[in-house]
Amino acid sequence: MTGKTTFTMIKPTAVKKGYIGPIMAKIAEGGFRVVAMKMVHLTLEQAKKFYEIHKERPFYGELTGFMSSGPIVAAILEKENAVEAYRNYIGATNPAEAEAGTIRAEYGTDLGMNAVHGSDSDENAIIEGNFFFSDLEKF
Ligand code: 3AN
Repeated sequence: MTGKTTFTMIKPTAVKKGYIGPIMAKIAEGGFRVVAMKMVHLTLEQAKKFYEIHKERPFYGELTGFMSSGPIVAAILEKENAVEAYRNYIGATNPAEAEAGTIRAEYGTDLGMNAVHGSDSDENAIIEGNFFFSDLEKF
């Protein structure tokens, strides 16, 4: 069975460029309902904990340094088959390869600064959402 929720973050560069509004509008246009949302500046330690699953990958240091370089917007989104639907909607990891009209194609600049994060499984969507939000903050 596929889940109804996914987790996203608007990454530091996209926040700095003033893309919170346009990206949230695009998320709404795609039929995703916002269940929870907040703006947070992660410490390096928190970013390392969040991305622990990638700790063996060569870009772990770069990724966690970048994700703690400025505020991000974290959100839980709801839609039928949310994880897959949102990954299709944001486009490929590398914005240069992302289909025209997707969030990463429109607002991303490169592989690291690809505008948004999207969970890759139902299980990770729950872990990631719970990293940022308590039950009292989910609506
Ligand atoms: P996705 O976010 O599409 O699931 P992954 O799992 O390959 O992509 O990568 C996890 C995160 O690490 C991505 N959000 C991406 O921005 C970042 N990343 C992936 N490859 C690189 C790289 N070569 N250099 C820097 N950051 C990277």
